Amino acid sequence: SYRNKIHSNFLCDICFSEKDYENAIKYYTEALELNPSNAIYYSNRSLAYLRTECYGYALADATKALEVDKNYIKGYYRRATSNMALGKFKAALKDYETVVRVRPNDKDARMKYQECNKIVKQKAFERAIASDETKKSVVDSLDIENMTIEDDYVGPKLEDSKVTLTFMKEMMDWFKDQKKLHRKCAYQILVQVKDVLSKLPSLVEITLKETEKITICGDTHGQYYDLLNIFKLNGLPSETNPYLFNGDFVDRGSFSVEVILTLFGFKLLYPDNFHLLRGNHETDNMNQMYGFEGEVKAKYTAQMFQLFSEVFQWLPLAQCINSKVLVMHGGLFSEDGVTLEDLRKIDRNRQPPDSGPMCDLLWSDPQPQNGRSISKRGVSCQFGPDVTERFLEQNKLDFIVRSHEVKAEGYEVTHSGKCITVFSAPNYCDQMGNKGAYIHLRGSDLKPEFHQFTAVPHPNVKPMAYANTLMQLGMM
Ligand SMILES: *[C@@H]1O[C@H](CO)[C@@H](O)[C@H](O)[C@H]1NC(C)=O
Ligand SMILES: *[C@@H]1O[C@H](CO)[C@@H](O)[C@H](O)[C@H]1NC(C)=O
Ligand SMILES: [Mn+2]
Repeated sequence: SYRNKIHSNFLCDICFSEKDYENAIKYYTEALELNPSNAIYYSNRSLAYLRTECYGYALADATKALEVDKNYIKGYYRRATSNMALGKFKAALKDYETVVRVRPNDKDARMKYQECNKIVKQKAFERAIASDETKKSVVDSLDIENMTIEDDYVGPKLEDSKVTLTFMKEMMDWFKDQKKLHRKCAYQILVQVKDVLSKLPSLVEITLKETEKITICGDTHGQYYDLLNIFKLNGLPSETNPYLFNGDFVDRGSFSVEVILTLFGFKLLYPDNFHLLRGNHETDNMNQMYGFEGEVKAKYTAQMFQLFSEVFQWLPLAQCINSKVLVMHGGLFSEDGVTLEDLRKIDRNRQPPDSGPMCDLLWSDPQPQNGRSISKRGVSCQFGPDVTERFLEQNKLDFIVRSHEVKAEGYEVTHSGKCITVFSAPNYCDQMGNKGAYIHLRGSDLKPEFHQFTAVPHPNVKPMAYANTLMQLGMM
């Protein structure tokens, strides 16, 4: 029975599908209705929420577990993990301190405490130097022309410092064989793409002619081999085969460097026909926890990560197609009345704030019931069908396309067809068992046409291989 399954291996790392977590949450919710003063139920449901990225709910449950029993040490662990996932390192440190105080001989707890303490100190240091002088760009300290490519490097090189289709094909093959692009070429791409992105508005507006179509993809999350599969199924990007990738290119999957350099390369090759929007994972806090920063440091350097961070800050936040379809990573807003003009005016070259339209675009989720609720993630909000309806009406739009949530079928149509989710990382984190999907939109009718696909094999490097040790799945 399912109960037995929870007892015997809920904490094991072996493949849990999305359904199992959902069932676990349902089971503990029922158990809590019968016995609302059981700290273990709250704590165990908190873990299921952590695994499904509902960090807001996970935090609430861990807090509840401690309200029920303030001596329940696992509750402090869970609350610390939730806060870490939310980037609230100081709050996490306090709970790790408690655990270490109560269990001075617990080596695992000590390690977590030290790791968290390191991050808190590092953040304090970064804040101190940031206020000293206005931050200089990494670009100014690079001497790319002067970087030499060693004779034994036989991989792809830009041609006259330009990305070409030949270069892109060679680079994709090179990456497929798990080889590293020369750092000079990586820097060339980054510096050039920063320049291209910084000239775009925060809200990109495009028009498809009657005969044209665009492909919209959702989260790719470092799943490079699945990205190649999209190109195989749907054709390589080109002037006549435009794409829009809707954020969350990096983190989680351990081939994030390959994904992002491929996407940036195509942006340089087809600046007007290949579109990228920022996701909540194109941010420093997420990259520090979920693998991208670690991966760039492992494959290149900390300095290159700094440059990635600068480039991410210039990614546009939303895209409007034929004045009728609005695409963004997360969703709509914590307050009514936001207009497209407000989006155009967002000063986006920054880490996202904790609230407001920029935060909502990257973080919010739809919900089935009317109105708004507290976010299950602990950031931004959830918005109902009435919110979507009012927003579309005020801005004379037909529907929104967003990503940000794994869906079993790769996509989901909600809010009477006015809010569409698309997610393009099949078998997310090697464990969700979901399909991926992409959408075709044609200029003639703007009717979404869904295409599903399943995961392809990838080399034996697990997701989150470069993530902060505190976030690696086995340790939650
Ligand atoms: C809660 O999870 C723990 C593992 O952390 C497990 O051993 C225990 O059986 C679970 N309790 C319940 C009541 O499901
Ligand atoms: C290349 O680097 C060397 C050593 O740092 C420096 O002396 C030289 O001026 C640089 N050349 C160019 C073209 O910038
Ligand atoms: Mn996301």
